[in-house]
Amino acid sequence: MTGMTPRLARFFETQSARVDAALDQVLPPAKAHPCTIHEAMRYAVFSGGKRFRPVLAIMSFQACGGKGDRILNAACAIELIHAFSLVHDDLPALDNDEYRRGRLSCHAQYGEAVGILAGDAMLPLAFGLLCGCGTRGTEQGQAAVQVLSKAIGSYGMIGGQIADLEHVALMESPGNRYRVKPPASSSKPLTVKAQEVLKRLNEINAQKTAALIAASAGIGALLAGSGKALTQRLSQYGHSLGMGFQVTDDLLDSDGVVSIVGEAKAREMAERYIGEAKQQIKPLGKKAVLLDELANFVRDRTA
Ligand code: GRG
Repeated sequence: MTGMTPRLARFFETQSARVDAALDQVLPPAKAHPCTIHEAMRYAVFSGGKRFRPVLAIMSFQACGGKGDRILNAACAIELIHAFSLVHDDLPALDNDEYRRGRLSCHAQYGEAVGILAGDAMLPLAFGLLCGCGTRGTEQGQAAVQVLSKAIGSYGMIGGQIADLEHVALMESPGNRYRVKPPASSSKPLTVKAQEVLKRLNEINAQKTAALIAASAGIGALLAGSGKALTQRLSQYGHSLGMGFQVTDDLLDSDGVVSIVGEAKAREMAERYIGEAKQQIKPLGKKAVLLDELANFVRDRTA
């Protein structure tokens, strides 16, 4: 990926290939009955995603001393959840997107019913994989299930999605009293209304985007056998990284927080989140070098 250090790019290349191979193993074969749904699941999963979240889980696992392939089922579970969220997000009832990653979205290719069911089927597959991924005799698998279910449920990703829908409906309503424009200059303070909208957007981003990224880093630490404090640090790193990721996404698309605070303040926000992320991994010293480089990449990314 452009903008990565060679070491980070190599890690992504190697680990995303590992994740792809593992996904190929855990997904039902396209020819297994009922074929349509299995084909659709594979279509959605193998469509050129960056594998950001599962690679982050592996990176966090290794930074915390984890070794071997035990993380792979968890990494697959995380990517399956991400794929499910995108398939459902593209549905007519939600974003109604015909295209994703430059080709027909899952429901546009297979029909709406198959799109819904393919997304649904990824959920139990993910949790089935996750519950067996701990070391024997520990409660890691159970803890990982708890972390992921909280991160994606109605207090997490799905909650963020509904809050987003309601926010968009409010902003587009004729009597919207929150109509705000970015300030003319970055040194101008935000109006009270703009601050309220920004607060709501930050809450939405925390649930919709950052919760799954936080869970990815947290689960990596957890499965490496880290204690509560280190797991919490990695999860907090993921949260700040995820918040930064969403702001840089908004900067690339010129929407979201950028339309409320303007580009200069949004850049400051991204810097702040990334600074907070880096702070969390300081105690890991040299073991956190890739996590540190990943934070820089998220801050500076251009695509
Ligand atoms: C519909 C259950 C349900 C949830 C929807 C995650 C989500 C919630 C919607 C997806 C749309 C969106 C803009 C999410 C924000 C997070 C984000 C920037 C996702 C894109 O992630 P990348 O860039 O995607 O990692 P790739 O294509 O690389 O996998």
